[in-house]
Amino acid sequence: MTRNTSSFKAALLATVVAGLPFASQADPIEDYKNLCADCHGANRLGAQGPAVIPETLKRMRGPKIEAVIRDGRVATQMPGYSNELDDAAIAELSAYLKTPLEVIPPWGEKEIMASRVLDEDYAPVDSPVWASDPMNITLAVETGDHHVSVLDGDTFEVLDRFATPFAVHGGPKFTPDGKFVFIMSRDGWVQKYDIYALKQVGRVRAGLNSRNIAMSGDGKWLAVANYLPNTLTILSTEDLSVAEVHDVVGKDGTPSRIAAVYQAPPRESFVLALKDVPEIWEVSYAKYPDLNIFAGGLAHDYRVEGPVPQETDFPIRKISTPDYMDDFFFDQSYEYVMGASRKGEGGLVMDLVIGQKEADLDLPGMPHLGSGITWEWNGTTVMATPHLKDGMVSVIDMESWQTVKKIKTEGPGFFMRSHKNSPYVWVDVFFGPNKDKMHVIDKETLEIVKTLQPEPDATVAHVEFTKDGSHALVSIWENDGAVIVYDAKTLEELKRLPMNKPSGKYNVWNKITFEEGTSH
Ligand code: DHE
Repeated sequence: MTRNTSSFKAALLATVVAGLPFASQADPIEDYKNLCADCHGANRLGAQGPAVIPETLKRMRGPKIEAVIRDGRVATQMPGYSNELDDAAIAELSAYLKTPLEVIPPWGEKEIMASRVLDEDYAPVDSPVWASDPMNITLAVETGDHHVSVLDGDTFEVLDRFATPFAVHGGPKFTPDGKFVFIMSRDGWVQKYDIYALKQVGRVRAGLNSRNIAMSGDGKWLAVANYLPNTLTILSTEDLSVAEVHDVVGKDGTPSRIAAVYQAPPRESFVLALKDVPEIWEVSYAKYPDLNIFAGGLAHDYRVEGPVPQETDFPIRKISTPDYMDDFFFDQSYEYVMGASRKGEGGLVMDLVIGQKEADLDLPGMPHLGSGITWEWNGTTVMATPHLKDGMVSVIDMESWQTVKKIKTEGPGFFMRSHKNSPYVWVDVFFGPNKDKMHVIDKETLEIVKTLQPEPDATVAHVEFTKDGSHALVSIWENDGAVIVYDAKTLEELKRLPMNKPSGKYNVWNKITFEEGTSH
């Protein structure tokens, strides 16, 4: 039943005055309009509050959506509506928020540019306004209240703590000089922050629901992988303006979401994992793209869209794959891409040069390839990745593509990290009852040498090293959490920096030099 707004408000007032829950027949659309639309947008795509659509809500951890509607969110502007809505109305409103949008509004260059905000009080600086080592700056994303702490990697002093868009996901990306960083939220906002000046430069909404971002090797372009709409947005890192918005449509015309985008610096390209078609895409950002590859003519798999490449064009090569490849791991040459099978049954290696499958991988249990790392072992390079479904870390020889060891852990893990100066690999046990543990694995023996449990019952996850690998920073992933600084050799705890649900940490040097023990 549809309520009209004025009678709804009168009823609301009466029930609030009487101190009773509002128990009329629920009409979630009307309730949304009256109670939610001002902050979350009439189209549910967000305004000053975040978007409330299944793409973001289905993975909401912690309190269920009903609880947030009823009780609100502490330390945010989200109030509770237990006085206005009874349990049935809350359940219906929650179900409504989980239904897909019937119409996805256009979100092309015009709309993206209209969303761009450049901070008027921002002024660039020539040198840092602080005295720390610019290469050892580490960012800690705090997802509890949507902030980032900027840490001096030598003293662990917090140099700044700035607000980010709601629900940051994936690793922030630094410019090659380490001066600027770009941060993306699941609602598609991209934030540019000047680390030298400790100031936000601006923000732009590059998509309506996005996955991650990648920066070109020359630092000029930022690729934004979108779920909604099915597009790839390429921004200029200079001023967050739109360089191109490309519709993502497979060879057979099927539109697709982008599962992830990564940069392949030696190839001067972005590589995309597509969610809905068995293809990977390579998008060139080279000033003079290899016309043999990107302008067609070499092999049947190569195809170009749009005009002959100019300096600002981003020609696309679409490569068919035997299976869907949701997530990737590149070898050091960036010729080979390892992908995991969607069904969690195995994996495969694609050769990007010839656009063909190179090998199958023994990788059951949904490995989290984006979290993989490499190191030298027994005269070869190995890659290790935790599994999202099994308590296991797989170690794979990157020459023979054979699994050399499956290391049993106390549960499925999410993040794995090391540093070339460290003898150890750290892996968390993110899911399940042992989420408060962190394994430390010897890189030579491939055995677990220590299991840390810094805070019983609290989720312990994600490690980042300092520039020289001497310290490891671990998150206590809770609202009253902390980043713990460990001596990476003795594995002793040295310090706790209180933080609000810290997730990823990102060291400038490790990221811009593509350190082998970290994600890129
Ligand atoms: Fe992530 C990185 C995909 C859920 C926190 N996550 C990534 C990347 C991918 C990915 C492809 C690499 C992108 C990059 O850094 O540029 N993540 C996925 C999923 O498919 C999955 C399982 C489901 C989803 O809905 O997206 C998923 N991720 C989560 C979470 O629930 C986490 C734990 C909490 C959150 O913030 O949403 C989470 N993901 C992270 C973090 C990174 C990340 C902190 C960056 C790690 C790094 O060190 O680079």
